Amino acid sequence: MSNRSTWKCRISGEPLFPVLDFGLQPLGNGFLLPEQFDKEYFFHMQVGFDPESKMFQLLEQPNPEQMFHENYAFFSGTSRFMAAHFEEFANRVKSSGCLKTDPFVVELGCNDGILLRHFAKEGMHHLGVEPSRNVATVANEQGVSTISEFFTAELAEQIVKEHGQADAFLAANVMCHIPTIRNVVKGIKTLLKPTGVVQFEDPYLGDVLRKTSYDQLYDEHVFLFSALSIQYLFALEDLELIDLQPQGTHGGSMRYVLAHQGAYPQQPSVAAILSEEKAQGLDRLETFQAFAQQVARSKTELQELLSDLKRQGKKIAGYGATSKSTTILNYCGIGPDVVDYISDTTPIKQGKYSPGTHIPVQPYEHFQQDRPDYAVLFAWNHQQEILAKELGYTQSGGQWIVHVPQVQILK
Ligand code: DWN
Repeated sequence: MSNRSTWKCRISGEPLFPVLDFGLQPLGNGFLLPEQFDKEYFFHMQVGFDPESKMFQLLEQPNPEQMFHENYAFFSGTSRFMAAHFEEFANRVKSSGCLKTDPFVVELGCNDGILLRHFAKEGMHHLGVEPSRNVATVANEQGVSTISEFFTAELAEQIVKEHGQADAFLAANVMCHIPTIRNVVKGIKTLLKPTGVVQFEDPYLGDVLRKTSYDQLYDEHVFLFSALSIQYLFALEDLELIDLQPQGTHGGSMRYVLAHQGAYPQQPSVAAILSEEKAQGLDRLETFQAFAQQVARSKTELQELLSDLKRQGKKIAGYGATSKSTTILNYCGIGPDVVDYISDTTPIKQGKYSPGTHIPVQPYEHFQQDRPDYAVLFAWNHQQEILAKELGYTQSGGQWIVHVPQVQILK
C-alpha cells in the first residue's frame, strides 16, 4: 500500500499515500443490542500519510452525526486520574498569563464539563461547545454553560457577536476527531483575541509509533497529530506554535500551545520536539510503511497468545470497553468465543455488545465476582490506576494481558 490514492489530504488537498488497511470496522463507540446486529454500520478503515502536510489520517470516515449524538457512550469523568489531569490543565491555563481582565474561555468538545468546570466554579465567563447532546446536558447540569453544536468558522463568528473574543481556546481529545479541521482553525483565528492562546491536547503520533498503539486509530480519530502536522495546519491561518508539552494521558499525548503569529515568544520545546520528530521520521512515508509491519506483527502475536490460552482452557475477559478495543477486536478477529465479556463501569455501555464482534459488556461488579484467569487490559492507557485498584484480583492469581508497547502477560 504505497501508491498515491484518489483520497486527498484534508489539509493540503494533495493525494494521500495509503499505508494501513484495517478492513471493515464498525463505530468505535457503537455499542449495540442484539436486535441491532443485522443493521450494524461498517466502513473500510484505511489510513494514509501526506508528505506535504505531514498529516497521518483516515482515508474514509463516517459522518460526524453518526458518531456524536444523543447516545454518545464516552463520559470523560469515568477515570479519577483524568479528573486530576484536567484540574492540572485548568491550573496551567490560569497561571499562563493569557487570561486578561474579565477573561472569556471557550472549550471545544467539553464533554461532561470535566475541564471547563474549573473555570465555571470561579464564575469566569466561559462557553462549552459539545455536539453530543447527552454529555452536553451533563455539563450544563454541572453548571458549565454549554451549547450542543459542532464548532465551525460560522459558529465562531456568532460566538464573537454574542460573547466577544476569547482569551483561551481549549480542547482535549477533540481536535483529532474533526475532518473539517481547516474550517475549525479558521474559526479559532476569528474567535481568538490578539493576545489569546489556544491550548489543546490529543494522542500523540510519536507515541503511537513508538508503542505500536495502533488502537488509537478508529472512526472517531480521523487524524493522529505530530507537532510537524500541527505547525503546517495552523500556519495556514497565521497561527504559530509557542509551546509543546508532552502528556502521559491516553498512552502518550501532546499539548499544543498556539497563538497569533508574533504574539508570544516561542519556547525552546518547539524547536526541540520538531527536531526529535524529524529524527523519528514523522515527515517520511517509509516510517509509516515500517509502522504497518509492526502493526501486523502485533496482531499475529495477540492472536497467538489468546489462542494458546484458550487451548489451555483458560477463561479470558476484557477490562474496559474502550473505543480503542473496537479496532483491536475487529482487526484481530477476536469474538465471544475467545473473550467471554468486557467489564466496564459506564452504565450506557453495560448490557450492550461490543461493536462488530458482539462481546457482551458487563458491569464491573460482574468482573469482581467472576475473577477470570486472564483480563485483557483494553483500557491500557489507565493501567496505573486500574492495577492499583485491582490489587486483589492480581494477588488472587488473576493475570493481565496488554498489547502495548508489546503483546505480553504482565509480570
Ligand atoms: O478521544 C477519545 C477518548 C478521550 O475517549 C474518544 N474518541 C473516546 C474515548 O476513547 P476510549 O474509549 O478509548 O477512552 P478510555 O479513556 O480509554 O476509556 C476507558 C473505558 O474503560 C471507559 O469505558 C471506562 C472504562 N473504565 C473502567 O471500566 N474501569 C475505565 C477505568 C479507569 C476503570 O477503572
